[in-house]
Amino acid sequence: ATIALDPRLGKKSADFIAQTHRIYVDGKFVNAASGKTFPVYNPATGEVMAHVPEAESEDVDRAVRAARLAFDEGPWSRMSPSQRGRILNKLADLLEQNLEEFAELESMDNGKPISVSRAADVPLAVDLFRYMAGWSTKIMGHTFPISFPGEYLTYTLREPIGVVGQIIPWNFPLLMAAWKLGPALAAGCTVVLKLAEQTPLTGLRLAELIHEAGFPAGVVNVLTGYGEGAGAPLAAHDLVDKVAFTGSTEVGRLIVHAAAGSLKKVTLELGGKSPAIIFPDADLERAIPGTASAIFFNHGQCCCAGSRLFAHESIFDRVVEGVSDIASKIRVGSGLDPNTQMGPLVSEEQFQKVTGYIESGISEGAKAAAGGKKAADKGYFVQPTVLTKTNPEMKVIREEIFGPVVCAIPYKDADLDRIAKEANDTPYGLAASIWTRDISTANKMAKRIRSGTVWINCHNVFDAALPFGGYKQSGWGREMGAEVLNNYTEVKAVTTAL
Ligand code: TXE
Repeated sequence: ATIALDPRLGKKSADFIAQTHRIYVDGKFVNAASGKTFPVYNPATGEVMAHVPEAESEDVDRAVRAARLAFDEGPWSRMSPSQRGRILNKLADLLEQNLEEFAELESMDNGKPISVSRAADVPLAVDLFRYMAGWSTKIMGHTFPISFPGEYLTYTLREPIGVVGQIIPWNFPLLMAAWKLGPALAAGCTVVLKLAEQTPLTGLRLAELIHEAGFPAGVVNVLTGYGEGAGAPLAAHDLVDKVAFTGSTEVGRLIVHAAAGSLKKVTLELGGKSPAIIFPDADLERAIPGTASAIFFNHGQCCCAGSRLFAHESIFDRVVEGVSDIASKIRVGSGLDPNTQMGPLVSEEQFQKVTGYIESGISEGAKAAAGGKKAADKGYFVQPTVLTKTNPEMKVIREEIFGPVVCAIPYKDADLDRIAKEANDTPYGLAASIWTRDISTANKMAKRIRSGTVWINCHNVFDAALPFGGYKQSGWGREMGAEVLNNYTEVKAVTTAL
């Protein structure tokens, strides 16, 4: 059946969506072994816009075997680091040349505003590949002055960990693929990447560019499929040396269990319930829009979204009024509309989940200072929402909502330890932001917060050079920066008796 596509799409993206989609295994574009496909929905309308292969165990096995062969015998692990870096740079160039097409596909598939995918998702992915291409020639060991001087020469080698299984979510589909592929490939690993079932389009298009960039067959394999059908067998496969996962904390636990069989290495980037803390001396002209953006950017579908907004009681009313005013003026609409500031949530499931949380908060006594309802009759639109009058036991405070919903919480204290205790009162520890003019307060507070990222007078600032990841149940290991390379390398100590 022909599927109606948005008339605002360019020809290249429209043609891509309409083409027959295939998974990428061992350097070839193929159907799933079973021949099965599953539908991909346009979140702005709820209509089906494409069908993609439903990879299952057999496809996972083929992909893993191809990656294993490419690692053990193929040219990749023997290629010079500089050659690997050149191929990664080529991929970055190709992605940049196709920026507009990727921005459109991402907006269509995920629902995010085209202005955002154009300015953030695609350029950040390009930058990540370039940054990691640079690292491919700079992964080094050390020499050591051990005991018995002159009798031994000792050094370490940092070697690629091997075959990596990577499983990614739908909130930044292309960027998450880049965060995962970039460091693994720079380190000399080979990869089987499973895309999120909600948003497979940019990953499938990226597979075409990977092919074009000249990665040898089997080095990168890209699968579309469901979590249980394709993700679980990948996490459990004996020939995989390491699994890297981004997604829910619940599935993170399943990944750890699946990986335990062969004791493969695991890194996890999971959920969050990040605090944004405004002190009474903060510059509210910046803190109000800053904390609004902390939650509403990407419709709150960020693991580091500032979903608990703490404001001192002396400024609380002004903050709630300011953030609510911004929330009520956000232009909600289709991602492809250039005027849209917030698109639909990604899926029916997320729509039900987020509206369910809002209802649960309100039924337990919370008040909606802004929003609180769905924002259209069709598509997965939710109003940007500010909740007040919450208490620490409510689900909206304890659990990750992953939507445009912030809980504003007043505090009385001047005592940093007590503020930190409340901010840290969550099983998560991904990020936090602190808003104050006092550098001493800012840095003392930064020290007290138990999370992998602390932003001072800003939120959601990312760079390929900066490590990102979680304390506590927000994850294991770090992505990006030099840190991530530890996830994809093993260290070998070599000792020679002279
Ligand atoms: O995540 P899942 P979902 C949170 C957020 C959201 C909730 C549910 O709170 O509301 O998770 O989202 C694959 N073995 N985050 O259901 O299921 C799945 O196919 C192996 C936070 O989309 O964790 C997809 O590729 N893989 C988050 C990926 O895991 C499995 C981003 C993520 O899906 C699997 C997304 C299994 N048994 C959601 N089950 C963040 N930290 O950024 C599923 N998958």
